[in-house]
Amino acid sequence: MSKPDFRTGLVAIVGRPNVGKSTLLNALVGQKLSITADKPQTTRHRINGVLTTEQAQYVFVDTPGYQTRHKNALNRTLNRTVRGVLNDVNVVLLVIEPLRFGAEDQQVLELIPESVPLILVLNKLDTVKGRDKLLPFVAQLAQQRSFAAVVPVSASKGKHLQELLAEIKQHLPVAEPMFDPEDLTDRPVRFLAAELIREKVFRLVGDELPYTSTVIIDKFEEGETLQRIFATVLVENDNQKAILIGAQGERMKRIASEARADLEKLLGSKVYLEVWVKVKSGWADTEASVRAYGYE
Ligand SMILES: Nc1nc2c(ncn2[C@@H]2O[C@H](COP(=O)(O)OP(=O)(O)OP(=O)(O)O)[C@@H](O)[C@H]2O)c(=O)[nH]1
Ligand SMILES: [Mg+2]
Repeated sequence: MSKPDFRTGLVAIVGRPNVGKSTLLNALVGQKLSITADKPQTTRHRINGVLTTEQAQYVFVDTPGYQTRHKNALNRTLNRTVRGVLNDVNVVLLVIEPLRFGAEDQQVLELIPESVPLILVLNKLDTVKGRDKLLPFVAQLAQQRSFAAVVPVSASKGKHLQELLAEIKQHLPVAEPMFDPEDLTDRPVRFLAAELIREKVFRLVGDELPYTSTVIIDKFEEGETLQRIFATVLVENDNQKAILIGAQGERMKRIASEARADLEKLLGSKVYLEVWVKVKSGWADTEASVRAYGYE
Protein backbone atom coordinates (compact mmCIF):
# COMPACT_ATOMS: atom_id res chain seq x y z
CA MET A 1 0.00 0.00 0.00
CA SER A 2 1.42 3.31 -0.99
CA LYS A 3 1.08 6.56 0.95
CA PRO A 4 -1.84 8.85 0.10
CA ASP A 5 0.47 11.49 -1.38
CA PHE A 6 2.61 9.03 -3.35
CA ARG A 7 3.61 10.42 -6.73
CA THR A 8 4.14 8.60 -10.02
CA GLY A 9 4.99 9.91 -13.43
CA LEU A 10 6.82 9.66 -16.71
CA VAL A 11 10.02 11.63 -17.16
CA ALA A 12 11.47 11.94 -20.67
CA ILE A 13 15.23 12.29 -21.08
CA VAL A 14 15.97 14.07 -24.35
CA GLY A 15 18.86 15.86 -25.97
CA ARG A 16 21.24 15.77 -28.91
CA PRO A 17 23.47 12.69 -29.31
CA ASN A 18 26.25 11.96 -26.83
CA VAL A 19 25.34 14.40 -24.03
CA GLY A 20 25.02 11.55 -21.52
CA LYS A 21 21.29 10.78 -21.47
CA SER A 22 21.72 7.03 -21.05
CA THR A 23 24.49 7.45 -18.48
CA LEU A 24 22.06 9.67 -16.55
CA LEU A 25 19.24 7.12 -16.76
CA ASN A 26 21.53 4.36 -15.46
CA ALA A 27 22.82 6.57 -12.65
CA LEU A 28 19.32 7.58 -11.56
CA VAL A 29 18.02 4.00 -11.58
CA GLY A 30 21.24 2.53 -10.17
CA GLN A 31 21.55 -0.22 -12.78
CA LYS A 32 22.97 -0.41 -16.27
CA LEU A 33 19.85 -0.65 -18.40
CA SER A 34 20.70 1.58 -21.29
CA ILE A 35 23.95 1.16 -23.15
CA THR A 36 26.41 4.03 -23.39
CA ALA A 37 29.38 4.83 -25.59
CA ASP A 38 31.50 7.73 -26.61
CA LYS A 39 29.75 7.81 -29.96
CA PRO A 40 26.62 9.57 -31.16
CA GLN A 41 23.40 7.59 -31.62
CA THR A 42 24.25 4.81 -29.24
CA THR A 43 20.67 4.61 -28.06
CA ARG A 44 18.23 3.37 -30.67
CA HIS A 45 15.08 2.71 -28.66
CA ARG A 46 12.92 4.26 -26.06
CA ILE A 47 13.92 2.54 -22.83
CA ASN A 48 12.13 2.87 -19.53
CA GLY A 49 14.07 2.83 -16.28
CA VAL A 50 12.08 2.77 -13.06
CA LEU A 51 13.15 4.25 -9.73
CA THR A 52 10.85 3.68 -6.78
CA THR A 53 11.45 5.50 -3.49
CA GLU A 54 9.33 5.84 -0.36
CA GLN A 55 7.53 8.81 -1.83
CA ALA A 56 7.56 8.45 -5.57
CA GLN A 57 7.95 6.28 -8.61
CA TYR A 58 9.91 7.88 -11.42
CA VAL A 59 9.52 6.23 -14.79
CA PHE A 60 12.40 7.60 -16.83
CA VAL A 61 12.25 7.30 -20.59
CA ASP A 62 15.64 7.33 -22.29
CA THR A 63 15.48 8.33 -25.94
CA PRO A 64 17.80 8.30 -28.94
CA GLY A 65 19.88 11.43 -29.46
CA TYR A 66 17.94 13.76 -31.73
CA GLN A 67 19.76 14.77 -34.86
CA THR A 68 18.99 15.64 -38.45
CA ARG A 69 22.45 15.30 -39.98
CA HIS A 70 21.98 11.74 -41.22
CA LYS A 71 18.74 11.22 -43.05
CA ASN A 72 18.21 7.49 -43.63
CA ALA A 73 15.20 5.49 -42.50
CA LEU A 74 16.87 4.53 -39.20
CA ASN A 75 17.40 8.19 -38.31
CA ARG A 76 13.88 9.17 -39.26
CA THR A 77 12.63 6.37 -37.04
CA LEU A 78 14.84 7.42 -34.13
CA ASN A 79 13.68 11.03 -34.37
CA ARG A 80 10.07 9.93 -34.52
CA THR A 81 10.65 7.97 -31.31
CA VAL A 82 11.89 11.14 -29.60
CA ARG A 83 8.92 13.21 -30.78
CA GLY A 84 6.47 10.49 -29.77
CA VAL A 85 7.83 10.32 -26.22
CA LEU A 86 7.50 14.07 -25.67
CA ASN A 87 3.76 14.02 -25.97
CA ASP A 88 2.89 11.71 -23.14
CA VAL A 89 5.16 12.51 -20.22
CA ASN A 90 4.77 14.56 -17.04
CA VAL A 91 8.22 16.12 -17.05
CA VAL A 92 10.95 16.57 -19.65
CA LEU A 93 14.66 16.62 -18.85
CA LEU A 94 16.57 18.42 -21.59
CA VAL A 95 20.16 17.27 -21.23
CA ILE A 96 22.90 19.51 -22.57
CA GLU A 97 26.60 19.97 -21.97
CA PRO A 98 27.40 23.03 -19.89
CA LEU A 99 28.55 26.13 -21.79
CA ARG A 100 27.56 24.54 -25.05
CA PHE A 101 24.22 25.14 -26.72
CA GLY A 102 24.33 24.71 -30.48
CA ALA A 103 21.93 24.29 -33.36
CA GLU A 104 21.32 20.64 -32.49
CA ASP A 105 20.38 21.49 -28.89
CA GLN A 106 18.13 24.25 -30.17
CA GLN A 107 16.29 21.80 -32.42
CA VAL A 108 15.52 19.54 -29.51
CA LEU A 109 14.37 22.45 -27.35
CA GLU A 110 11.91 23.46 -30.05
CA LEU A 111 10.36 19.99 -30.09
CA ILE A 112 9.37 20.17 -26.44
CA PRO A 113 5.77 21.29 -25.93
CA GLU A 114 5.41 24.45 -23.83
CA SER A 115 2.75 22.72 -21.74
CA VAL A 116 5.14 20.20 -20.14
CA PRO A 117 7.38 21.22 -17.21
CA LEU A 118 10.92 21.34 -18.57
CA ILE A 119 14.03 20.86 -16.45
CA LEU A 120 17.34 21.84 -18.00
CA VAL A 121 20.07 19.39 -16.98
CA LEU A 122 23.65 20.53 -17.45
CA ASN A 123 25.48 17.21 -17.49
CA LYS A 124 29.24 16.57 -17.39
CA LEU A 125 29.70 19.25 -14.76
CA ASP A 126 33.00 17.54 -13.92
CA THR A 127 34.41 18.74 -17.25
CA VAL A 128 33.74 22.43 -16.59
CA LYS A 129 36.62 24.63 -15.55
CA GLY A 130 35.20 28.14 -15.24
CA ARG A 131 32.06 27.55 -13.20
CA ASP A 132 31.51 31.30 -12.96
CA LYS A 133 30.54 31.17 -16.62
CA LEU A 134 27.60 28.88 -15.89
CA LEU A 135 25.31 31.58 -14.52
CA PRO A 136 25.43 33.91 -17.54
CA PHE A 137 25.16 30.86 -19.83
CA VAL A 138 21.98 29.73 -18.10
CA ALA A 139 20.59 33.27 -17.89
CA GLN A 140 20.86 33.58 -21.64
CA LEU A 141 19.06 30.31 -22.27
CA ALA A 142 16.33 31.28 -19.85
CA GLN A 143 15.53 34.24 -22.05
CA GLN A 144 14.13 32.04 -24.77
CA ARG A 145 12.35 29.47 -22.64
CA SER A 146 11.24 29.28 -19.06
CA PHE A 147 12.64 26.27 -17.25
CA ALA A 148 10.98 24.71 -14.22
CA ALA A 149 14.53 24.25 -12.88
CA VAL A 150 18.13 24.20 -14.01
CA VAL A 151 20.25 21.47 -12.42
CA PRO A 152 23.94 20.90 -13.08
CA VAL A 153 24.93 17.25 -12.57
CA SER A 154 27.60 14.75 -13.37
CA ALA A 155 25.92 11.52 -14.41
CA SER A 156 29.10 9.49 -14.65
CA LYS A 157 30.27 10.63 -11.21
CA GLY A 158 26.82 10.43 -9.66
CA LYS A 159 26.87 14.09 -8.57
CA HIS A 160 23.78 16.16 -7.68
CA LEU A 161 21.35 13.44 -8.66
CA GLN A 162 19.37 13.85 -5.44
CA GLU A 163 18.80 17.53 -6.21
CA LEU A 164 17.58 16.55 -9.65
CA LEU A 165 15.20 13.93 -8.24
CA ALA A 166 13.78 16.47 -5.78
CA GLU A 167 13.06 18.92 -8.60
CA ILE A 168 11.44 16.24 -10.75
CA LYS A 169 9.25 15.01 -7.93
CA GLN A 170 7.51 18.35 -7.59
CA HIS A 171 6.08 17.91 -11.07
CA LEU A 172 4.87 14.33 -10.76
CA PRO A 173 1.15 13.85 -10.18
CA VAL A 174 -0.15 12.15 -7.07
CA ALA A 175 -0.83 8.64 -8.35
CA GLU A 176 -0.42 4.96 -7.61
CA PRO A 177 2.79 3.34 -8.88
CA MET A 178 2.67 1.94 -12.42
CA PHE A 179 5.36 -0.70 -11.86
CA ASP A 180 6.20 -3.15 -9.14
CA PRO A 181 8.91 -1.47 -6.99
CA GLU A 182 11.20 -4.42 -7.83
CA ASP A 183 10.95 -3.78 -11.56
CA LEU A 184 13.70 -1.66 -13.03
CA THR A 185 12.54 -1.69 -16.63
CA ASP A 186 9.73 -2.82 -18.88
CA ARG A 187 12.15 -4.24 -21.44
CA PRO A 188 12.54 -8.03 -21.70
CA VAL A 189 15.86 -9.69 -20.92
CA ARG A 190 16.23 -10.65 -24.58
CA PHE A 191 16.25 -7.00 -25.52
CA LEU A 192 18.78 -6.07 -22.81
CA ALA A 193 21.02 -8.93 -24.01
CA ALA A 194 21.01 -7.68 -27.60
CA GLU A 195 21.78 -4.18 -26.39
CA LEU A 196 24.76 -5.28 -24.29
CA ILE A 197 26.27 -7.04 -27.30
CA ARG A 198 25.68 -3.95 -29.42
CA GLU A 199 27.45 -1.85 -26.80
CA LYS A 200 30.59 -3.98 -27.06
CA VAL A 201 30.50 -3.74 -30.85
CA PHE A 202 30.17 0.03 -30.57
CA ARG A 203 32.91 0.36 -28.01
CA LEU A 204 35.46 -2.09 -29.38
CA VAL A 205 35.14 -1.37 -33.04
CA GLY A 206 35.16 2.37 -32.57
CA ASP A 207 34.82 4.52 -35.64
CA GLU A 208 35.78 1.85 -38.14
CA LEU A 209 32.23 0.58 -38.27
CA PRO A 210 29.39 2.86 -39.25
CA TYR A 211 26.71 3.36 -36.66
CA THR A 212 24.35 1.11 -38.61
CA SER A 213 25.32 -2.28 -37.17
CA THR A 214 22.59 -4.04 -35.23
CA VAL A 215 22.23 -7.19 -33.13
CA ILE A 216 19.52 -9.80 -33.16
CA ILE A 217 19.03 -12.61 -30.67
CA ASP A 218 18.37 -15.78 -32.63
CA LYS A 219 17.77 -18.02 -29.66
CA PHE A 220 17.62 -17.62 -25.88
CA GLU A 221 17.50 -20.90 -24.01
CA GLU A 222 16.77 -20.46 -20.34
CA GLY A 223 18.22 -23.08 -18.04
CA GLU A 224 18.38 -23.44 -14.27
CA THR A 225 22.06 -22.68 -13.99
CA LEU A 226 23.06 -21.74 -17.51
CA GLN A 227 21.46 -19.42 -20.07
CA ARG A 228 22.38 -20.16 -23.69
CA ILE A 229 22.23 -17.16 -25.99
CA PHE A 230 22.76 -17.19 -29.77
CA ALA A 231 23.10 -13.82 -31.44
CA THR A 232 23.90 -12.32 -34.83
CA VAL A 233 25.48 -8.96 -35.57
CA LEU A 234 24.27 -7.53 -38.86
CA VAL A 235 26.67 -5.37 -40.83
CA GLU A 236 26.45 -3.66 -44.21
CA ASN A 237 29.26 -5.36 -46.18
CA ASP A 238 32.15 -7.86 -46.18
CA ASN A 239 34.67 -5.22 -45.28
CA GLN A 240 32.80 -4.40 -42.08
CA LYS A 241 32.45 -8.07 -41.34
CA ALA A 242 36.23 -8.51 -41.57
CA ILE A 243 36.79 -5.50 -39.28
CA LEU A 244 34.39 -6.84 -36.71
CA ILE A 245 35.89 -10.32 -36.68
CA GLY A 246 39.49 -9.05 -36.60
CA ALA A 247 42.71 -10.94 -37.22
CA GLN A 248 42.30 -14.57 -36.14
CA GLY A 249 38.89 -13.68 -34.82
CA GLU A 250 40.48 -11.72 -31.96
CA ARG A 251 38.07 -8.82 -31.97
CA MET A 252 34.93 -10.91 -32.07
CA LYS A 253 36.27 -13.06 -29.26
CA ARG A 254 36.74 -9.99 -27.12
CA ILE A 255 33.32 -8.60 -27.97
CA ALA A 256 31.70 -11.90 -27.05
CA SER A 257 33.64 -12.36 -23.84
CA GLU A 258 32.97 -8.81 -22.58
CA ALA A 259 29.31 -9.15 -23.49
CA ARG A 260 29.13 -12.49 -21.70
CA ALA A 261 30.61 -10.98 -18.52
CA ASP A 262 27.98 -8.19 -18.54
CA LEU A 263 25.20 -10.65 -19.28
CA GLU A 264 26.22 -12.85 -16.37
CA LYS A 265 26.00 -9.79 -14.12
CA LEU A 266 22.62 -8.81 -15.49
CA LEU A 267 21.10 -12.30 -15.32
CA GLY A 268 22.84 -13.45 -12.17
CA SER A 269 23.77 -16.79 -13.75
CA LYS A 270 26.28 -18.43 -16.07
CA VAL A 271 25.91 -17.61 -19.72
CA TYR A 272 26.97 -19.44 -22.86
CA LEU A 273 27.12 -16.92 -25.67
CA GLU A 274 27.59 -17.49 -29.37
CA VAL A 275 27.81 -14.45 -31.67
CA TRP A 276 27.84 -14.63 -35.46
CA VAL A 277 28.38 -11.85 -37.97
CA LYS A 278 26.20 -11.60 -41.07
CA VAL A 279 26.20 -9.20 -43.98
CA LYS A 280 22.85 -7.65 -44.79
CA SER A 281 23.44 -4.59 -46.87
CA GLY A 282 21.14 -1.61 -46.72
CA TRP A 283 19.20 -2.78 -43.68
CA ALA A 284 19.12 0.75 -42.23
CA ASP A 285 17.89 2.35 -45.44
CA THR A 286 14.34 1.15 -45.76
CA GLU A 287 11.58 1.72 -43.24
CA ALA A 288 10.41 -1.89 -43.62
CA SER A 289 13.69 -3.48 -42.59
CA VAL A 290 14.20 -0.95 -39.79
CA ARG A 291 10.83 -2.03 -38.44
CA ALA A 292 11.60 -5.69 -39.00
CA TYR A 293 14.66 -5.35 -36.75
CA GLY A 294 12.61 -4.00 -33.91
CA TYR A 295 12.85 -0.22 -34.21
CA GLU A 296 9.44 1.18 -33.58
N1 LIG B 1 32.99 13.47 -18.08
C1 LIG B 1 31.76 13.00 -18.14
N2 LIG B 1 31.41 12.17 -19.14
C2 LIG B 1 30.13 11.71 -19.18
C3 LIG B 1 29.17 12.08 -18.19
N3 LIG B 1 28.01 11.48 -18.50
C4 LIG B 1 28.23 10.76 -19.63
N4 LIG B 1 29.51 10.89 -20.05
C5 LIG B 1 30.13 10.26 -21.23
O1 LIG B 1 29.55 10.76 -22.41
C6 LIG B 1 29.52 9.74 -23.44
C7 LIG B 1 28.12 9.60 -23.97
O2 LIG B 1 27.29 9.04 -22.97
P1 LIG B 1 25.89 8.37 -23.32
O3 LIG B 1 25.19 8.19 -22.02
O4 LIG B 1 26.04 7.20 -24.20
O5 LIG B 1 25.21 9.59 -24.14
P2 LIG B 1 23.77 9.65 -24.82
O6 LIG B 1 23.29 11.06 -24.72
O7 LIG B 1 22.89 8.60 -24.27
O8 LIG B 1 24.15 9.34 -26.33
P3 LIG B 1 23.18 8.82 -27.53
O9 LIG B 1 22.42 7.64 -27.04
O10 LIG B 1 24.16 8.47 -28.59
O11 LIG B 1 22.32 9.98 -27.89
C8 LIG B 1 30.04 8.47 -22.78
O12 LIG B 1 31.40 8.32 -23.12
C9 LIG B 1 29.87 8.75 -21.29
O13 LIG B 1 30.79 8.05 -20.50
C10 LIG B 1 29.59 12.96 -17.13
O14 LIG B 1 28.85 13.32 -16.24
N5 LIG B 1 30.88 13.38 -17.18
MG1 LIG C 1 21.94 7.06 -25.19
